[in-house]
Amino acid sequence: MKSHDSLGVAVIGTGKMGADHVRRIQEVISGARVTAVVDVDPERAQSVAAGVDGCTAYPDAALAMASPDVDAVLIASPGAAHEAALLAAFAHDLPVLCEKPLTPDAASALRVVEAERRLGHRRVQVGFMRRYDAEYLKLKSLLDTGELGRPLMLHNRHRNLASPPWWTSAMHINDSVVHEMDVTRWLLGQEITAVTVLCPRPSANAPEGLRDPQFVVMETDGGAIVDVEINVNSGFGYQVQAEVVCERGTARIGDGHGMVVNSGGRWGGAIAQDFIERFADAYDREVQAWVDATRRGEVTGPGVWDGYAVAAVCEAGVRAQSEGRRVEVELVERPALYR
Ligand code: NAD
Ligand code: ISE
Repeated sequence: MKSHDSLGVAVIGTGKMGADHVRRIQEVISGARVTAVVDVDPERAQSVAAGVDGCTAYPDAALAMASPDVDAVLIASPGAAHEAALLAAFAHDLPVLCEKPLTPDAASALRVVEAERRLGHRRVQVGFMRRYDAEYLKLKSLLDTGELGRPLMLHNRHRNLASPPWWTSAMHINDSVVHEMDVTRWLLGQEITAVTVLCPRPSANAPEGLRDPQFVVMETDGGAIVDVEINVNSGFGYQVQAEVVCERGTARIGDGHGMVVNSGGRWGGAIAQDFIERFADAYDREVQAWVDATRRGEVTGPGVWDGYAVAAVCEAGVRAQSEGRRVEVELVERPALYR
């Protein structure tokens, strides 16, 4: 580390996720502090920097990375800006936590894989935070014991309260189902080989012209079938649920039975309203794991190969959606650095 004992982090993008990560690093995480924030909206960056001692606001990521106070970079700008920020971080050989998606398409994700390969060592953890969620971790441990036998099917439900005005039908795949694609590869330890997208009639909750909900079916090289209901205008809250069906049993997470209240002749509980609430612990664990690994000089968790593999599945998914047919996933050979 260039400066103090704790890791000096530059947070790139200070919108919903970036501002939450700044708060997290300052208030929850040990071993790190925010020394720089970057946003193309200078007022936003300055207002976030104003709340953090010793933090400077920059209009440009490369400028922040050149600062002696910056030891590591957390990228939370929109996906289209990730490639430039990642390449700038490689130029300074800085460790990175990059929010999902790695980049918006497979070709740009592959350029990042190639750039990291040229650097000669892994530098990036990708923000697939479900791998750090307590329930997903339990499910993964159970599957890894082999107690339930081989996984045959994985059913997923992914529901958002309401889509923002700029949301498109392709974003169901690229922005939301991207998480189930990563979860599938990680939980099952298998690659996704083909994607089909079915659309029922649109919900009356969805804006005119949006194909919502959608039903995504994925096939894996281990012979499993994975389905995802993605519904971004549920109208009632944010829910992420998964059930694995194995040869000798099933296991389900995400029912959200934190507390059940009996009152007035009814029973029930609360439903989270967004991902910040539902995955708060997972984001905390993800960022702490990144800080700890970085301070040890290591890179752990999902990396750029995972980001690329998922981008390739997304690309097949968007084609499957627009062409109304099953589309096979095309992956290049995995470089030795990622085996
Ligand atoms: P947002 O629109 O709220 O914030 C993005 C911020 O980045 C804005 O302040 C914008 O001005 C800034 N920005 C745009 N281009 C920039 C650039 N070139 N350099 C620096 N700043 C730039 O978006 P968000 O919801 O915070 O999403 C940010 C990232 O986090 C995206 O990659 C998104 O997919 C990801 N995300 C992840 C999760 C998750 O659950 N892991 C949830 C939501 C969003
Ligand atoms: C958002 O960008 C996320 O990454 C959330 O985890 C996901 O649930 C949501 O659908 C996306 O829009």
